[in-house]
Amino acid sequence: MSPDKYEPLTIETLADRLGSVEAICKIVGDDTSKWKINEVGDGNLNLVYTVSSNSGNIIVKQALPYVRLVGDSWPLPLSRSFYEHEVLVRQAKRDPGSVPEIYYFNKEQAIIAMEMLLPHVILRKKLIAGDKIDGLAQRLGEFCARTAFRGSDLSLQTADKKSDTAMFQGNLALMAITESLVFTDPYFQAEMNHHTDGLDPVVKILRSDVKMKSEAQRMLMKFTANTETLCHGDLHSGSVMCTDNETKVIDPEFGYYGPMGFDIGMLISNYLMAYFSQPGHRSSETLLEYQNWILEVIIETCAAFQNEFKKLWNSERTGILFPRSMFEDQGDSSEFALNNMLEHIWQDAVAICGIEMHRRVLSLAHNADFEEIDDAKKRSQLEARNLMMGRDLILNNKSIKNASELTDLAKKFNSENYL
Ligand code: SR1
Ligand code: MG
Repeated sequence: MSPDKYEPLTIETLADRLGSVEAICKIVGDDTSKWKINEVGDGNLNLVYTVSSNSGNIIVKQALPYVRLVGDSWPLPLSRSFYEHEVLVRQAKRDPGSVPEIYYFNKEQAIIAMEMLLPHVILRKKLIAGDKIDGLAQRLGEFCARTAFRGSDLSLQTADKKSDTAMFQGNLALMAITESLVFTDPYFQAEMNHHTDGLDPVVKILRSDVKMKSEAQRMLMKFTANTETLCHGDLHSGSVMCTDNETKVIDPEFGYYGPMGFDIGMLISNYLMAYFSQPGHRSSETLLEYQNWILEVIIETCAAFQNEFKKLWNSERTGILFPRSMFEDQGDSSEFALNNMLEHIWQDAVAICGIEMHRRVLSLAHNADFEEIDDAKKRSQLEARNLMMGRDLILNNKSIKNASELTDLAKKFNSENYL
């Protein structure tokens, strides 16, 4: 493939540049005149092309040397493509079938060619449209548990885990985005922040809540210092693709070693934002039923996570943590330690969840769940509920015991009017 020096692909150059890559031709054929190429990227960072022919389809993802959402005034290293590839390889091993198959990777060009998920649709779009997905909760609950457990010192050999952790520290530019956009910017008037008119009274409550801000920064310390497991790092509903009954996880370029509760916390947060935004997307006939379905998904996701984590704890605990030699081999149960671990993961998840609920409304990268509500007054009212619940989760992460308490809280905040 030419050229040697990094160059962004274009619709015009893609066939020429990738037409001799065997792994790609195996899927879409070697007659590049038959390739139909489209640019479909609507994310914040990268170029994404679809390549289709009579023989098959692929996705070609290429990192740009800057943040696409902002432009070349915000440079971003191409190495994120390397880290994304490394995470995808590990996720495929730790939870087979959960991520797209990779056909080709070129580090210099920051290109990953992978399986096109067809007819899958981004989960966020489905949640806005009011679609239900069979097996969604089970699939993502298991994904979060398997990747959390199998990437941690509960499972890996400690030397492997340490060298992997060291390698992923190199993904610092992407971590820096999360450190500022997620954990810090929502809580002061950062340059790139924006929020819906009318939200100011609620924003003031959050930004003057010293206890809450301290808790958010405590979580940032965990984000940056607790290398518990390899996290996806950006598991929102735009990083999940579904059919009516199949779910896959994509886009782990923010992969890093962090708290085991990070991914599931971010996922729950995105369900809650889908929940609070629903009155902006459907009429009262279907509203309640669909909102309740989302809350059920949260409860089932957490149950699937816990069940799978317990299963792995009992069958795959091969790392340095809580060795069987200290418990089962002496005839002692390790259940107490397991329950402590699950409690600690849950508390982190609850706090992360609240923080993510704030950043998607106050910081730079908002989400379509709220953004697609044209009526700004309505949008601000729904966002206010979401912000206030986020605050509650951050402040009370240690006292909200389980997913059903959390969903009960969601119902409570959903009936309040803050503006
Ligand atoms: C500048 S990147 C903004 C956001 O987009 C990504 O999907 C991550 O969520 C990041 O925080
Ligand atoms: Mg992404």
